[in-house]
Amino acid sequence: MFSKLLRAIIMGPPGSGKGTISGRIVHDFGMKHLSSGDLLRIQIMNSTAAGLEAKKFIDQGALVPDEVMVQLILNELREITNHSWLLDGFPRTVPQAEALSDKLDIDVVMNLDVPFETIKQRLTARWVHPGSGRVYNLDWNPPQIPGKDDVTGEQLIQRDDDKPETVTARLRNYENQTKPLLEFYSAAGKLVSFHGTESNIIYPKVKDFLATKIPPVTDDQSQSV
Ligand code: G5P
Ligand code: MG
Repeated sequence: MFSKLLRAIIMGPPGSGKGTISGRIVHDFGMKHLSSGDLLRIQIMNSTAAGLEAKKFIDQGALVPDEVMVQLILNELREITNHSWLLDGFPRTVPQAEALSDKLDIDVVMNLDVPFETIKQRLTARWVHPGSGRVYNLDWNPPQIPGKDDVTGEQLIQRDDDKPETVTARLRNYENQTKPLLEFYSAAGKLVSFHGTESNIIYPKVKDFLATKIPPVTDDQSQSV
């Protein structure tokens, strides 16, 4: 029934729960998760030339130029040869989607359709573990020990681009530059949208959908993912 590896995209506005839902997908289906934002933040942490350049855009809530992103992501995808994968945060513009489809066939695009009002409240309470991309929220899923990652015990940080004025710019850019992608993937017959305000209600629907495309991992396998 499941004959091939799955190539999936998860998209949605900033703060819609892409990272949160991706973490659950990785756990349940063993897919490789590739988050463009996490990749950029690792480059920034390591003070690479690309990271320093990208930081100027990220801190203003602007998008990093298409050619930088396309190169970064295609390089990473080239390394994942025998795993199903889940792209989070890429593509984010129509030219990025076109560059991706020139190289690879995408099987499915899952869109998290979460209202902007719900999102704004979430981001100011977000803390992340920069090494893994694990994401917490002080109101909703706080870490077991305040300020520390549950798995490694390392320090959590707040993202510079979660300041209220930057969040507003990110949402505006989503509306202008990323939302047109919904039409792009809908026209290609790839788009599935999940509407809601709570990840705990959205995720079971995502899980049921993915289970028609890829086998879930067993408990034994999930420990080694
Ligand atoms: P990112 O890193 O891709 P965004 O803006 O797309 O950033 P973000 O902010 O990472 O998306 P998310 O992953 O959709 O959000 O959401 P999340 O982190 O899982 O959840 C948000 C918060 O809500 C968390 O605290 C979580 O715990 C909480 N939460 C989740 N579900 C619930 C719930 O049901 N209830 C409650 N109360 N809370 C919940 O990109 C960052 C920047 O990098 C650049 C851009 O500058 C971008 O702004 N960039 C690119 N530029 C150009 N092209 C690309 N392809 C780029 N990719 C990244
Ligand atoms: Mg994210």
